[in-house]
Amino acid sequence: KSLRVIGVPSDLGQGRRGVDMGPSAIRYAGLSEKLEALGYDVKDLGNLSVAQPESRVQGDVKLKYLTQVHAICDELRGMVAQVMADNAFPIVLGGDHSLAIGSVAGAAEALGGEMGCIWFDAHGDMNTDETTPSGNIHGMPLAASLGYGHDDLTRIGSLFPKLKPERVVLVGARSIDPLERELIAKSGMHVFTMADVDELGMSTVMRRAIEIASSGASGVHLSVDLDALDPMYAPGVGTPVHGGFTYREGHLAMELLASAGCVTSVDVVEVNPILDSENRTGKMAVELLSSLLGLTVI
Ligand code: DIR
Ligand code: MN
Ligand code: MN
Ligand code: MN
Repeated sequence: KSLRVIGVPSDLGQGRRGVDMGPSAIRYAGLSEKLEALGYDVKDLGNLSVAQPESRVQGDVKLKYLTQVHAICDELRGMVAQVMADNAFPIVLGGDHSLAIGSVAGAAEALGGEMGCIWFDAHGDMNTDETTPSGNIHGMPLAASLGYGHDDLTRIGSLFPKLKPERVVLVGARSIDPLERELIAKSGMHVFTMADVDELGMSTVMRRAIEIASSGASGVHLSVDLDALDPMYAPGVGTPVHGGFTYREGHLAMELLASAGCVTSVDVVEVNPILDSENRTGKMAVELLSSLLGLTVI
């Protein structure tokens, strides 16, 4: 099986510098070597070219850097769709989570039929320009993929919407904005909060999430925001929230996805090496990808 790595060195969708260096940090942690050791053919397609925020105007305070984010997502959509059309598995390295608008669009386009989506995040990523408290587009990619928000985010590519709520599952949520909560409820998407993970256990949560996302689906896109993990294991993220996945919960989730065999594309986002210590978060990203792609103990 062929893996293709695409870096998106963008921090335009969130408020803190440094997440643009995420792709380098994940590569530096040994991504290609570790995946090759699992027997894959790995090709790194390099980075998309992304402007520095200092050289661009922020624009609308409710949709910061919309023009740039739109262009990045549209380019990424084309690359992800091409990789999947070539029967390879795309691994998208972020960069902030706004890029998922592009990867979800590309994957859904390539698969045809209905794609499921599992979203690991402390946050909902279900804001729109009307509900956002920050104006940061990284708080909007799941909403945009479900068809909510500004046309430049929801109408990238030909499909609209990219995802149907019946097959969308958010796992790890523990920080949802008040107006965002209303849209989550209205949308009909599925949510497993950290309280659900505590009560049911990660194994039950993931078995249900996999069932919801994959039944009747043409494939499943997995979007991993490293802030889903507890900051103890992933300190290098822009918006850390206490009470996330433990190290083993994160790995168990990936191992269960690996044995289900349903994931057809993945993003690993929000790694910020400036806020990290000794690239722990970059290393965690590589370890999680290794588990997702079949690394087992025996
Ligand atoms: C917040 C933060 N809900 C916002 N979102 C984050 O700005 O919309 N998502 N950090 O990952
Ligand atoms: Mn998040
Ligand atoms: Mn457009
Ligand atoms: Mn996110």
